[in-house]
Amino acid sequence: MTRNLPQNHLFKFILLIVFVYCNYGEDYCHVNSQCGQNSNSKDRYLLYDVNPPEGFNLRRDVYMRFAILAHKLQQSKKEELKNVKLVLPPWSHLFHWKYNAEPEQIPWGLFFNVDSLKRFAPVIEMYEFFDAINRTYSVQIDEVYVLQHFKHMFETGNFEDKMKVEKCAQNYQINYFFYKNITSNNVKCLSYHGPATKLSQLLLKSSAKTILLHHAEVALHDMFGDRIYWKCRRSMRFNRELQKIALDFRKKFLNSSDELDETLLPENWEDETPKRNAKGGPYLGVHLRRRDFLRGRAHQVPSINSITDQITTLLKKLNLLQVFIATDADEDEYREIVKNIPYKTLRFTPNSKTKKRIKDGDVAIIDQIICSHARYFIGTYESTFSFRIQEEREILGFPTDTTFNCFCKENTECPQPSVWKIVY
Ligand code: GFB
Repeated sequence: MTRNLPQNHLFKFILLIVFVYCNYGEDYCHVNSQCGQNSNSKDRYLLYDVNPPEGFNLRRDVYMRFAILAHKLQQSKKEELKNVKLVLPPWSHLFHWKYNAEPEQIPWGLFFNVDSLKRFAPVIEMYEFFDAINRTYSVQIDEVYVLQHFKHMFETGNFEDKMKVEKCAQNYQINYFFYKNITSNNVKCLSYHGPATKLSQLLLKSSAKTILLHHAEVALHDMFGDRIYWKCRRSMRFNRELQKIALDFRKKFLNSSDELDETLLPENWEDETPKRNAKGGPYLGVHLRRRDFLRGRAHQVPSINSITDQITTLLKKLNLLQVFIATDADEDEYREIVKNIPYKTLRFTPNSKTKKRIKDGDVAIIDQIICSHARYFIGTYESTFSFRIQEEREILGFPTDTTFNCFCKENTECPQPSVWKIVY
């Protein structure tokens, strides 16, 4: 084609090719080259992932351990620590959620208010991480550590804080959040015992720009229930759209709103101790964990008849006429549970308008919001789903006796949940 072009056109054509090539070059990064909009910045990136079978609400707790680490690192005087950004692991292939064949890699912004998270700690979404390092085609994580427990820690009872690179206790599979273009050729196992904040020692020793911690749940909370813990927990506000769906449901079906229920939070509520004068909507909130709990915790899970009885007795005692049930039970089991409750029973299911947008994770959050606004809440023993509702009710300022309750297995002693109050 170029053969027939007049000479000055040929010259322009060559210039165009050179121009396009140069500009394309800016977008393209060779794996080992230093490029990307942040390649010269001092930012370092801490990524983490959790044991694949763990559910949504334990993952939320693991997030807090690392957000508190990132919050504290940001205040450090040391250059290597204060520039660490925590990368939020996208929600992918969760064990309890239905999904299509392709991993969904749901960003945190679809569930949480990320601006609020960012006010507490220097966190970024995975797509912001990709933008920052601009490794369009391939990301090689500089250092990967699989956290594992010390071999004989539980037998010997020696729980002193320590960490050591050791032989891997098993063949760990790392899926890199189901991204095909993330890899690493530097994977080690780190036997670990201690709070997540102790990992600052690892970050200090290493000069890596990108570090991934797998099995991050092995690292513990710095301090459970102190001021920083609650500040972090309060920053985990839900996405506004989900809050609105829950509020619309409360208004439409449960005669419940923040004004009526006295659950309005003050402007700067993130640092405030609750006044404990929340009243809650005129309904009983129930969280009933079934599915894998029926197998794994059969000795704790009550029968359907017993659940029906316990709900009916409570409604009578509390003088309430309606119950909202959050549960992972399927529709048949749910109908079994409610058929003998002589009061109004409700469950949230997405309508035809919201069905496409609202997936399992969203329904779980909407269920949690509705339960957290109830006049009285009863949950499932040792379910992290129930724990998160209890925390939400603490933030809203409910009297503790309306919150820390759980169902009893028939003919057992019936232990009740520990009362983790906000005291700051
Ligand atoms: O949140 P989660 O990990 O708490 O529960 P547990 C697992 C999933 O079950 C949630 C669904 O992400 C939800 O998708 N689910 C549970 C619910 N309850 C409800 C509910 O009331 N409404 C809706 N919509 N969904 C642990 C797991 O679950 O249970 C562990 O984290 C393990 O991995 C253990 O499986 C047995 O603490 O209850």
